[in-house]
Amino acid sequence: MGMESKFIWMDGELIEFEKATIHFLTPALHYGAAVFEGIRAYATDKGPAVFRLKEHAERLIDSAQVFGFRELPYDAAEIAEAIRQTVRANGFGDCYIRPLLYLTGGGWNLNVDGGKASLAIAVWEWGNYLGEEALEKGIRANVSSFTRHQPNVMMTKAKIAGNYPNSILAKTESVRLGFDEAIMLNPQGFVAECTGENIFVVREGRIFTPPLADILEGITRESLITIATDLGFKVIETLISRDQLYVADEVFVSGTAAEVIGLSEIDFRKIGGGKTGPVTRSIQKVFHDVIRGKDPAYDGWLDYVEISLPVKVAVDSSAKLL
Ligand code: PPE
Repeated sequence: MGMESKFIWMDGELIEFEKATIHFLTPALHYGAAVFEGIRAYATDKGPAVFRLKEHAERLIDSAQVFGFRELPYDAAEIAEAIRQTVRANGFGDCYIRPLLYLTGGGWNLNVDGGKASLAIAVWEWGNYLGEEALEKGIRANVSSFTRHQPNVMMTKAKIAGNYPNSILAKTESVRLGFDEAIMLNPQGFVAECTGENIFVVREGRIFTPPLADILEGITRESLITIATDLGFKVIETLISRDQLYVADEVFVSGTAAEVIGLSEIDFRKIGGGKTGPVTRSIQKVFHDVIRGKDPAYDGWLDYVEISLPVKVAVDSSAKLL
């Protein structure tokens, strides 16, 4: 995967990609003591636009609060500006943005207060996360043998790096079994979420999705609930059992990396027509228009990166036409 870029933003400076390294003895690396975000920017007619930048910056701060960082070097507005700066500096249109707030300079006694938080932001060109064909054909998933977090063991509202080995266990198992993604059940046996996506079930024209108590508050999830409601669908947050997935007309997943993807098959059972269904398609279509700046009704969700650029220096007047 080409994750190269020109610069990675580290604690206020744009560092050349090759030089953006951290020391082996950084506690974040040993204990997963870091919080992160996954954000996307899209090329639009008005230049690159970051999708729901404010919400992502605020969720990063919330993750840090949940994790227990008491003092942060930046607030949400400063993080948002640093993200714009990083996108601009790298000159990407479509890109994935990964800010990471990590424990450094101490914290070896398993105490957040022993160290401090550092912030770094990388951007890279990340195409279809679940494969090129996934949009129309949908993907195949299984219910994982691994259980999703119990909410008083790991903090599910926070994107804490150390939460993610749970996802890695599940995803690796699913891919080795020949599936594309894992669906994870909560400790009570109800459907929670996928390894990096929230999940929705469509039955008889109504849309169901698990309640937020023990899952990540997905920003795409919230965006799709708004879009689906605006399209006239009723969206109901309720407990969902494994067998309710099997008899669904459609199942789809949502996330920043994955965007909106239908599930064609779960546990060797074909879901609905065995490809991305019509309700998913209609929501997917609006979502794709929105992120590309083609739907004025949702323009407030886009943060245009160029707009906050300082006034460009005029072209050198000596470079006149000969
Ligand atoms: N649940 C989990 C566990 C999760 O990690 C994500 C995002 C979501 C739901 C969807 O949230 P949102 O992106 O706000 O709609 N997963 C991120 C990381 C994926 C990765 O492979 O890394 C993402 O999509 O950026």
